Amino acid sequence: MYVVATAGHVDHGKSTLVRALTGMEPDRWAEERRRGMTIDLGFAWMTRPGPDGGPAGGAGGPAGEKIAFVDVPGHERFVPNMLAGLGPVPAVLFVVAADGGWMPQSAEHLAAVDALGVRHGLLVITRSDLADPGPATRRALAEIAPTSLGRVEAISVSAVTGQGLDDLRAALGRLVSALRESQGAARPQPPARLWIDRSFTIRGAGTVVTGTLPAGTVRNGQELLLTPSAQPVRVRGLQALGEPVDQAAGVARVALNLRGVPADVPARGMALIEPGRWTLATELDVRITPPAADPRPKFPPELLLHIGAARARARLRILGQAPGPIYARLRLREPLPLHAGDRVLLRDPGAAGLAIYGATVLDPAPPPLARRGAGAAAVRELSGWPDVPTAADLLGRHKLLRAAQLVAAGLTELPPAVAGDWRADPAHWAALRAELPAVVADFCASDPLAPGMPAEAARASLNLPSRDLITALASGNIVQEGGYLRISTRPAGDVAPAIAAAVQAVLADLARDPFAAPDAERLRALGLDARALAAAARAGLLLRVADLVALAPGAADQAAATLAELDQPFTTSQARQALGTSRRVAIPLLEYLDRARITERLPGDLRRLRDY
Ligand SMILES: Nc1nc2c(ncn2[C@@H]2O[C@H](COP(=O)(O)OP(=O)(O)O)[C@@H](O)[C@H]2O)c(=O)[nH]1
Ligand SMILES: [Mg+2]
Repeated sequence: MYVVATAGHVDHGKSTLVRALTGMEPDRWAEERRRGMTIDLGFAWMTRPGPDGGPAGGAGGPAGEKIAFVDVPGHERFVPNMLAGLGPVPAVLFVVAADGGWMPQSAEHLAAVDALGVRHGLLVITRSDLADPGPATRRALAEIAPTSLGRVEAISVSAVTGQGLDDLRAALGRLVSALRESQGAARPQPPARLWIDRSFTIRGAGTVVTGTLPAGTVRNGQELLLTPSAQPVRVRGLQALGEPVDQAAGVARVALNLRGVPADVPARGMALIEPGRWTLATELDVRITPPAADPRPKFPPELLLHIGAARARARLRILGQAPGPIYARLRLREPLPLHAGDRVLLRDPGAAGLAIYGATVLDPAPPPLARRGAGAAAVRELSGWPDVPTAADLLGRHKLLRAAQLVAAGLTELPPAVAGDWRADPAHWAALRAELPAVVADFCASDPLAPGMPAEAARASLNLPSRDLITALASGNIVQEGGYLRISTRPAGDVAPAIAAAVQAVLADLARDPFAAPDAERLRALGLDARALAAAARAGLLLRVADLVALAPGAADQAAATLAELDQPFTTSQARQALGTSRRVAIPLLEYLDRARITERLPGDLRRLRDY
C-alpha cells in the first residue's frame, strides 16, 4: 500500500480529484457535503494503475496494490487538520487550480510539506477546462523546486471533462514506484508508531481507531501502548482499506479494533507504539532550519510542535545558532513518542503570516542544562551531529547509557556493552579507567587498615550510575574482592619501561638507605616527574608520601618498626633522627603515617604509634 496526501488551497479541486481517481467520497461529514468544503481529513483509495494508466499492475509493482489518499482541508482555519493528515504521509498530490493560480494556502501547504521533508510528489493543475494551465504550472513548479519535493512531474487535469486523468494515473504509477524504492530502503525496519487520526465505536466491536502507519508492522493480537499515558492495549482486529488483515506494514492506512481502552479515550494525535521502542519525550533538543527568507526568526516562547497526526504545545528555549541552524530545547506539555532523527514541524499559531519551521529531533532525552553556559556547550556538541544521530553521538553527550535508552531513542546499531547492558562513550570510559586507580589509591592511603575501597564509595566518587560499572573498570592493578577495591602490588612491567627502569634505580638507592628519598636533582637525572612517580605508586612499585617524595613500598611498616623503638610520644625531630633522614622526607612521611593511622598526632608537635 502507498499513502498519498493532497495539499493545496481551498476550492482548488483536491476532493474532486480524489473522487475522480477513486470513485469514493472523501468528504465524510454531512456538513462538508452541504458546504462543499473539506473540514476534516478524508480517506479514499484506488488500485495501483499500470504504466499506461490501465487498471492494475505494471510499473514494477504487483497488480492490485492500493494507493490510499488522505484528503486534507485547504482552508486556513483547518491547518491543524491539514497537518494531521500530511504529517505521517511520505508523498503528496500538490493541487493548484488553473483558474485560481498560486494562493496563500498553496504557499502554506508547501511550507508544511517542505518542513516535514516530504520528498515525493506530483503537481496537479486542476480545473484546466476553466483556464490555461500554463501560468499556474510555471509558477507552482518554480515555488516547489527549492523545497524538499524538488523537481516534480506536472499534470493538468479536468475532473469535469476527464482530460488528463489517464496521464495522472500513469504519473501516480511512477510516483509509487519511486516510493516503493524509498520505503524498501529503510533497513532495519523501525518499530511501529501508528498516529491515530480517528476514533469511534462500532456496535459489537467496541473501540476502533484509524491512522497512518508510516513504518513498521502492526499485527493482530499484538500489545501496543497508547500514548501519552502508555496504557497497554491489545489489537483484536485489524483492517487495511476496509479488508481484514493479519498484519499491516507501513506505509499503510489501517483501522484497529482495540481491547483494553474505552471508546472515548483514544483521540487524534495519540499514537499506538511498540513497547520499549520509543522515548516518551517531554524534553527534546532540536535543530531548526530557518527559512532562507528569514534566517533569524523571532520565535514566541510557546510554539506548536507537529509530528504525525500529533500536535503538542512546546515551550522553546533557544540554545544558540551555529551559524545557520538554530538549536533549541523544547519542553512539551504531554509526552510524545520520539526517536532521535525524527522530523518535526514547529508552528507559531499567533504569527500574522507563514510561520512554519522544519526541525530535526537530535536528542529525545537531553541532559539537564544546569550550569551557566550549558546552552552554548550544548550547541557546540549538537552542531557536529548528523540529522540522524548515531549511538556514538548520543554516547558522546551522555557518556553512559543503557541499551534500552538507546533503543528507545531509535538506535539499533549499538557498540558492545562495557558492563551489563551499559554502553559508554569510549573516551569517557578510558578516562574513568585511568581515574579509578588514583581514587582507590587516595582512599587506601587515607584508610590503610581498611580492606580496600568499598565499590560503592568508588561508584559515588566517580559519579557513576551503577556499581556494575566499577566492577567492569576494576582491571589492571586494581583488584576487587568482596566488594572492596584495592591496588595490587604487581611486578614492574605495569608501567612504561622507561619508568620501570628508573624506579629500579630508586629502589636500589633506597635499599642502601631506606628513608633517603631521592631528591629533586636525582629524580630529574632519572627522568622521573610527579606523574611518573604517581604511575609507579599506582602500580604498587613505590610508596609516594608527597608529590616528589617516594620511598620503597614497605617503608611505612619499616618506619613504624623504627618509631616503635622510641619513647612514646616522640617529636618530629626525634623521629627524623631515628629514621636517619631529613625534614624534607620526615615531615611528609609522618603525615602519611598519620593519615594511614599508624601514628597519632598529639598537641605540641608530638606523635605516638597507635596500638602501642
Ligand atoms: N470546472 C471544473 N470544476 C472543478 C474541477 N475540479 C473541481 N471543480 C470544482 O471546484 C470546486 C471545489 O472543488 P473541491 O474538490 O471541493 O476543492 P477542494 O477544496 O480543493 O477540495 C467544486 O465546486 C468542484 O466541483 C475541474 O476540474 N473543473
Ligand atoms: Mg476538499
